[in-house]
Parts: sequence; structure tokens; C-alpha cells
Amino acid sequence: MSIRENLDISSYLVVGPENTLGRPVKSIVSAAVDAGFTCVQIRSKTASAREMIELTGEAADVIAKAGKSETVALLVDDRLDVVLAARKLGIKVDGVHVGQSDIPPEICREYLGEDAIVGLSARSNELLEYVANADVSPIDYFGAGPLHDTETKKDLTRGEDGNIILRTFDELKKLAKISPVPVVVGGGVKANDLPALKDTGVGGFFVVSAVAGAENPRAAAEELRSLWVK
Ligand code: TZP
Ligand code: MG
Repeated sequence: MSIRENLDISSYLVVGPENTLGRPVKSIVSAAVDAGFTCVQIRSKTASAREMIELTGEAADVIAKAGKSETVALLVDDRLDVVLAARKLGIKVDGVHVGQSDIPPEICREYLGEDAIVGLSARSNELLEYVANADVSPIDYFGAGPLHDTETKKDLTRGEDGNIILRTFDELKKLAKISPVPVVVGGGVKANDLPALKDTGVGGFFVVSAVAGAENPRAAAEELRSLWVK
């Protein structure tokens, strides 16, 4: 079975060099993978293409050394070019995650092929209506958020009142019911959110700071993972 068919978005680490308090990205990836995280996304708004390729290669090595290349998916945020270049260099990278203003998912699918994973951030305003009507044929999952305000993403969508649009657990419950593809939720997610988040029926959580910014990333990842699977 391909990793696409095996896709498990239940515990999803998003990480780049700006999130790790100076520690190597690969050490954070290693902590999460050992703790049982199921997806890793390399995301950086500061790294060059070359650095992104290198970080992706390091993450792929960590996942391979853990014997999890067929079960833990490795994606890159935004950068279809980085995924294509990494693949050319022989790096096992499984797909791309794009947002509403990035390369359209159907184009990512065309370049990456049927076995790749393509994730899409759902629109923030009128989320339920958007997801109910979206063409999900090129994508494997929706990312939705934020649950809370977060320093990690600066361009969060604001409503007419000027406040950041946050997701409620009620809304996520409805979203989980109507979405034709699994939904992974993030944005300020911490361990104490997980019981209620799991109750909504969504497919999983994604975190940056709760692991990459933790004093002990391994212990933090283990706590998050065990709260999700219990
Ligand atoms: N997309 C929506 S919120 C977010 C992304 C990438 C950042 C989440 O980071 P954190 O540190 O877990 O709040
Ligand atoms: Mg993006």
C-alpha cells in the first residue's frame, strides 16, 4: 500500500528552523517520530530553497532510520519546487501542503503524481460552506484553524470586526461530519486542547510550538501523542 493510501494525519508536526529555539530541525523531527507522530511537514518562511531541500533530506533520513518511511508522511509547506528538487535528488518526500493563495492543489497533483499526498488549508471565513462545496478531488486532507491565536502564523484571517477568526469545537464537530476528506486542526494547539478536539471527530491535530518550542520536545510530543491515542 502506498503512503497515500496509508495516510494518518492524527498527530502532525509542522517545523522549520525559526521554530526550534536554535536546536536542529532534525532533532525535533526525531523527537516527534519516536513519540509516534504520524506526519511531518517542513515549513519555513525564512529558509532558502537550498536549506529547505537540506532540511527535507534530513527529516527523510530521520524517518528512514526510525523504520517509518512507509507510515510517517513527509510533506513540505507551500514549496512544490522544493518537493520536486528534493525528489530529483533522491530524497523520499511524500507531498506538499498548500494554502488558498499557493500553487493550486490540482497542479501539485499533476506534478507529483497519484501516489503523492496533497494537503490544503481550508478557507477561514465561511469554513463550513467552503468545505461542503469544495472540489476535494486533488487533495487528501484539509488543514483547519486556528483554534487559538498564535505567534507562529502572522497572516491569520481576520473577520469584519478585525478579530482573528478562531475555530470553535462546535464548528469543528460540524466540519468533521461534512468534510469529504479528513480534517487536521492546529493553531495554538496545546496538550489540554486534545481531549475536546478529539471529541469533535476531526482526524487529528497539528502543532508547531507545542513540540518545537518545548523545553523537552520529546516529552511534549509523547504527551500529545498519548492524549490523542488514549
Ligand atoms: N497554520 C495555521 S496556524 C499555524 C499554521 C501553520 C501555526 C501553528 O503553530 P503553533 O505554534 O502550533 O500555534
Ligand atoms: Mg502557504
